[in-house]
Amino acid sequence: MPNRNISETLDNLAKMNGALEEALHAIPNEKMKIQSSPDVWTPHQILGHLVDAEIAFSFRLRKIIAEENPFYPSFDEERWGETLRHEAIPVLLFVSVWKPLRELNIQLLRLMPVLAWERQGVHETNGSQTLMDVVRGMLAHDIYHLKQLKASDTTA
Ligand code: NI
Repeated sequence: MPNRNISETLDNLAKMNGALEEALHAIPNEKMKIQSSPDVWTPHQILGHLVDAEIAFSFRLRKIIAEENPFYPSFDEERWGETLRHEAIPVLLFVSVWKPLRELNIQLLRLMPVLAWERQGVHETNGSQTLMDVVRGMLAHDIYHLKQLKASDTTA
């Protein structure tokens, strides 16, 4: 894995902090608890889910970096979304947790030597993945939900 790919991936991951904030600012308050379509969570719920996901990613990164071929569980995002009362927790609190946690993860990843990116773990449902796979997965996950947030902005 060339160095350039690593720093590029980390730069893209870091940009999500601003991109997410921008997307959120574009959503009027009254749309925060409205679904843009029946199969998409409300922006408020998406924020809660992003924090849930960052917690899971944070755990997986650390397992892979610190342990030999660790196993880690998946989580049922639908059930988490239904039972963790996201709608009762202020959006600003979610953002204030997500941002520094993401920053901490990026800082940690930047400190890793190139070889660490080949380290592997075993995801309960997805199977073997390298550290790079997990980080790319974080980025893809950000982009996916960012699109949903942007759609909320324009939905009448
Ligand atoms: Ni998701």
